Amino acid sequence: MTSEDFGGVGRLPQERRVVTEIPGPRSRELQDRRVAAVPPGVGSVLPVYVTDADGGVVVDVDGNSLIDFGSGIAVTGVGNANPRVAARVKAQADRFTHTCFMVAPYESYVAVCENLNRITPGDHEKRSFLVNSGAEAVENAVKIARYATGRQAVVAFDHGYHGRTLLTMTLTSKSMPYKHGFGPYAPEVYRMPMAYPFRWPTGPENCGPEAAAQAVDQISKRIGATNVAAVVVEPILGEGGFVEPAPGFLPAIAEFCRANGILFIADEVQTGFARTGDMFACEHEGIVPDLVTTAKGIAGGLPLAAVTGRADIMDKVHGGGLGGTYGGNPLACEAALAVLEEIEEGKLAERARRIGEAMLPRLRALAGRHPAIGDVRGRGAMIAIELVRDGSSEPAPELTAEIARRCHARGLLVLTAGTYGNVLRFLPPLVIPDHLLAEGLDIIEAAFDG
Ligand code: PLZ
Repeated sequence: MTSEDFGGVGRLPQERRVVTEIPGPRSRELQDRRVAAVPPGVGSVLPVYVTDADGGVVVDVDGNSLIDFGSGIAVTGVGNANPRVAARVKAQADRFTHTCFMVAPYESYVAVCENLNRITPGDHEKRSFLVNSGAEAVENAVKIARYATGRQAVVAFDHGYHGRTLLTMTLTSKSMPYKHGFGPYAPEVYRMPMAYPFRWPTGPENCGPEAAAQAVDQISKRIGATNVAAVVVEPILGEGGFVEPAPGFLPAIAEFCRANGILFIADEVQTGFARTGDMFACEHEGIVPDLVTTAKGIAGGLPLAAVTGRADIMDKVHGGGLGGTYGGNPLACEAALAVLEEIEEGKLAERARRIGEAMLPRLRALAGRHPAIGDVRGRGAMIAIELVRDGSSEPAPELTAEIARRCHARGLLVLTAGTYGNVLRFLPPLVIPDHLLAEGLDIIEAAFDG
């Protein structure tokens, strides 16, 4: 399948065009205004100010057209301002923009939940409810798990990221910038080793079973399995650097959970909606989570997130115990319904696999020429390289920042990630045209070679 199959992409020329320095003069003017109006705590990867975006490009106020390898952090998988999404949102905006589902409900919310119940892993009976952000989804999943089990402890993993609210910041592993200075943190959160193949002391082949055994042992001995409400895990680490847990790790943890009445919460906020080549990343090892959190790719950029879970768990919470003013806003629900049609009709999971097949061999070849690339990994359109001091496993965050800068200067929007800030991650829109994907890879190669 090629990008030519995607209707709608091409409103903007699908080309890279660098006509000024990046950021250009108009972006720099806006950046000056921003510095006076917005606190520095809110960062931007690349302060070019956007006027338009479509398919595989983002256009800025200076007329530069950048190749998009970020999708707004894995959000615009179906493309920016996807025509079907835009049309449904516009039509909804002309009818009503808000009633609050907790005040007077509407069909689109129910339809989104029906779809989520259908497409998330497992054919058991499920329920879903809608919130505004990934963090809010994770926070609610933990609330529900505690309610349903009557237990308090929650287990998260090294290198994990789950959000910036008090509870999800606590679940998040990395101090700077997410937690530093923001304590005290929420109680009853425990962190376990993650099966990080590239960094496992006894080697990647031992990583899955050993990491699982350590987690099981620590949960049993330090917390006590019967005190644990839930384990929260990303099936591929997102902000942690696109680490695929070593094979066998997730199934072993899921099995331990099942045997001990612990709920398995899959945080699919970054991995969901065809990004990894499956609708959800859990499917890769056949994991059927008790609860799934989703956001980002669900609604093409409109703020929407969800908790989907086993009906017997979800139905336990008392009436009025779950909700929020904007959760499942009608504009966002219309967008989500359009996104799901685009993903399913456009076979975007298959397209994500093709993207991975195009990227991985070229990045592996590049790694063969550059000992600074210690690891090439990821699935589908969620691909990363981890940079190290030549030949060692010592992280190289400065080089990572430098390579990102070179890519940006040449008109390729890439993101960094990782506990050590030494991962370059690539999240192209699933609808990116093939020639832009190839050109983006040329730029990455040139950034290393040149
Ligand atoms: N769970 C797995 O990836 C958001 C964060 C960007 P929200 N990741 C991008 C930043 O620096 O704030 C994320 C995620 C996973 C939860 C979240 C939180 O989702 O929609 O940002 O709240």
